[in-house]
Amino acid sequence: MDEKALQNKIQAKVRARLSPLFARYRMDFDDLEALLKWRPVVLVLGNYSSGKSTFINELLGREVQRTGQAPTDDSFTVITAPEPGAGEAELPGADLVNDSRLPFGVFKDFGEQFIAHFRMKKVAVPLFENLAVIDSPGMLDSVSERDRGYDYAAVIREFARLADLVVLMFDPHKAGTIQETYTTIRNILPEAVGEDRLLFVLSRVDECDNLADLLRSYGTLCWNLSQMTGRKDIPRIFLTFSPQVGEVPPELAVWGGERELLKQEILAAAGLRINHILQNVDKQLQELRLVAEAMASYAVGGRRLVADAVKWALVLGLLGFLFVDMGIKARWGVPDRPLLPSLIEGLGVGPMQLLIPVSAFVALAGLVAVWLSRVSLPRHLRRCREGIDGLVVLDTDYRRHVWERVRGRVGELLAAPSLGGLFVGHQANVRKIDRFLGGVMQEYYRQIGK
Ligand SMILES: Nc1nc2c(ncn2[C@@H]2O[C@H](COP(=O)(O)OP(=O)(O)OP(=O)(O)O)[C@@H](O)[C@H]2O)c(=O)[nH]1
Ligand SMILES: [Mg+2]
Repeated sequence: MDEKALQNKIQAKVRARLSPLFARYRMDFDDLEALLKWRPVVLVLGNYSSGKSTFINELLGREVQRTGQAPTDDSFTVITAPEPGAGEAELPGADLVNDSRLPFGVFKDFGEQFIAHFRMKKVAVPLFENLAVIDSPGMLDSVSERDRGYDYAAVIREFARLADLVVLMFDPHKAGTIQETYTTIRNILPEAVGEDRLLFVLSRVDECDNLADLLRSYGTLCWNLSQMTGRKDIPRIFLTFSPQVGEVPPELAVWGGERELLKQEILAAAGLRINHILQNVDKQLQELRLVAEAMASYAVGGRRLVADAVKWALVLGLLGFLFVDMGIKARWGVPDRPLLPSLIEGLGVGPMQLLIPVSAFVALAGLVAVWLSRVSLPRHLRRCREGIDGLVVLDTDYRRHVWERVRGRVGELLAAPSLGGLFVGHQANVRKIDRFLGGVMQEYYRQIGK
């Protein structure tokens, strides 16, 4: 089965089986939905003038993006091929964020300033029929330059979440020293992109005068990367240059082939798509499962209180039913013939004789109901909220991490719970999720041969 067909199949299955569960726990389904509905995406980030647009033009085999030595482009441009049969076109941001067939609905919230700096170019290049590459505004250094009028970091985070591959491009002149780059790598990318979806590139290496010069730049970049990621091991860094622009000194010629390798990696991003989707479904399901687990443990406690209350209402109600009229007679002399003695003596029972017993039953059972709704359930809820971490077993680091992400959501669900919520089959939902994770997902993983 080809990737596209498999993606459609996963989309249909996830929608049918999981979206009601996401809705029940008020969990966000948009992220997953965005991933499922469109073609593979490669996001190209990097310092200004590091050669992003030049590289993208090379992939396209056409001069689609403007290039230049100063910060040239302050827009996010999605470049992809038109739908079969349609012509080339350029679409403004407003069209993109409002088109429900595209995964850009979430970007509407970033406001007019962002939307004015967002566009799509549909270019008839066959390689881009199942691929979209996003060219981004170069990252800048000085604060005034960085005043973009929208939350740049949050925008990058959203694009990175969507992307199947993120290419991070540096150049020897500013090998990782740019403030925005620093912040992005440190604060945004680790959370939004798994390491397997991040590619590091040192571009424009032809501008290094010799090997020593290149090593200096490479070393600087490695040093900066380890500062930013907090890791000591150095990731693979592609060393490349544009053969059309630069001419490499002979001693650097060995890196001539890296450009091709990088291109292949990018064109292969379509193959990462299904994996990315499955990873995402998996991650979101683990979150959903923990929310359902927490709600199940809240509901079990609540249901126990309700069952106890029903028991108490029956016992007290019955005692009231049988004895209250006798008590009243002992004190005040009426009614003439209480219910229980009449029954024992086998005398007939008239409707008036039932008046006090039934009222006593209703009153006592009602008192228990008031106690349940005013005292015991609210106390249970308060205890659950205060000891929210006790609702789930946090025996592994993995579960603790997942819990960190969903704890707030459970808090919100417990902020305004309904009595009916106690009787929703949370435990059944957990099992449903497990079945999906263990059955459907494993089958998909088998199909993609992972
Ligand atoms: N010598 C050399 N010059 C390059 C190379 N790649 C790009 N350039 C030049 O560097 C300048 C910047 O390239 P762009 O592709 O515009 O860089 P960018 O990263 O898109 O820049 P912004 O859009 O401003 O963020 C242009 O003048 C390119 O011609 C390269 O590998 N070698
Ligand atoms: Mg550019």
